[in-house]
Amino acid sequence: IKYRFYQKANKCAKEFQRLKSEHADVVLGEVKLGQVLTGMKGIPLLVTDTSKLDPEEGIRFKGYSIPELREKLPKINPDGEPIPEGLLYLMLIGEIPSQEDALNLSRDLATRAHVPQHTFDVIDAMPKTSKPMTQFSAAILSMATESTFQKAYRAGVNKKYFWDATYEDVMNLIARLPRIAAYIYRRQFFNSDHIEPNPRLDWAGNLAHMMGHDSEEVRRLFRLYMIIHADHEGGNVSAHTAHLVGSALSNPYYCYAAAMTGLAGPLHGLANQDVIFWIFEMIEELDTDTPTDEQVAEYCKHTLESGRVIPGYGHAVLRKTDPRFTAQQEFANKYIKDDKMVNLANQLYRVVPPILGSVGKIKNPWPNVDAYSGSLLYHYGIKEYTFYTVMFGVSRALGVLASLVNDRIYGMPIERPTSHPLSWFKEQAEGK
Ligand code: AMX
Repeated sequence: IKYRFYQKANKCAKEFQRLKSEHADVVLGEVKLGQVLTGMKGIPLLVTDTSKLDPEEGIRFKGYSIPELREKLPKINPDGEPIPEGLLYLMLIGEIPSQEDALNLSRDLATRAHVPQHTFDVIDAMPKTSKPMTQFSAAILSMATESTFQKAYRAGVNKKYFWDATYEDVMNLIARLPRIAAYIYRRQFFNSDHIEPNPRLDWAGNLAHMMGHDSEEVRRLFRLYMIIHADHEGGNVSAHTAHLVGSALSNPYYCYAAAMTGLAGPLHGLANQDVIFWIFEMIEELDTDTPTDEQVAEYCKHTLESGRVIPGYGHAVLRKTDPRFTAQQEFANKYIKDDKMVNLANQLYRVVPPILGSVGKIKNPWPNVDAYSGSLLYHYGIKEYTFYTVMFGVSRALGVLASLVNDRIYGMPIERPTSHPLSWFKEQAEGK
């Protein structure tokens, strides 16, 4: 797989270097002050080959939409969901893998999944009151002791081979994340009654197993979850953070730990769990878990009036219902009959967009991925919602770390945009 990756990515690396040397003066567009002041939206600043986000259509991974991936990627059970290893293969190599290729990658990850003892010690040393994402980021950082890239750099390896050591770190890190996540979960919520990995299971199935939710239904959900959260092009906070930190040639463990501290923010991955937190607040406030649409609308208005966001709704790029939301809704329609949390997610989809749309300033009133995932997890018995963002973090590694290997093989330089004091922008806008 590494050799196939090299053959494909090396061609792109040559293209990257050629464009850099032959077309450096090409103008890509103009930058408006409004873009600078609203989080650099819409400025084409990053090269990311794993996936591309269209505001209307949603995410495509190497050109494939989520419905296409669910149809074409290899599955273990013909009527189930594809295994995420197939998506990792696609993002690395650019082709839909055969069943054998996907299973080979799955086995390769299983052989790399050993977590060093000191990482468990680091987790165990933290108070149980530490947030699961704090434990997750620290655990990832602690594995930097194992970094092949760091050792290669110190040994003076030529920079044209950096990608190889990065690939090794990336695959080891992806392989170990389910074990680390499950360890944090069992420590936090099951009194450290840990469950050993089963190397015969696929990457997502093994996570379900180690968390103690060992049914085919949960494995099917986890495979879907891990695929839809895997990547969202390069500009989102976690992906951009990993890329930025990586541009200083920090090792992949540093890069991904940094990415996870970004994912832990409420405007990004924490929304995965905040949606359920907010729904429970609503249930408590309204004193019913089957509120009317009018009651839900009142509660939404109350949230907005108190200067808070409605989690799971809105997006920095998307301008339509997120296809990751739709995929989960279809999954629920197929497998779940009359569940309170799922019903609430559907009800919110009916009630929230017109309210957000009427505010005026909100560019996208539609749901994002986080508006549904918590309800599905809750339905299948994963009720510990303060953990959900860790699952997001396990999944997001697939895309973000595949991109990091690309960054290295392309020979991307250190990232260093220019900043100015506010007065400079004022001068540009209004003159002296
Ligand atoms: N509820 C209330 N207000 C919202 C809102 C929401 N769901 N979405 C946007 N707004 C507000 C913004 O806070 C901003 O207010 P301000 O002008 O007073 O600062 C205004 O609307 C304009 O924002 P925008 O241009 O439409 O969005 P953005 O690019 O600034 O922010 C996002 C995007 C996702 C952070 C925002 O929609 C949000 O906070 N949503 C709720 C949290 C959430 O679901 N995050 C998860 C996103 C997906 C992910 O990364 N997992």
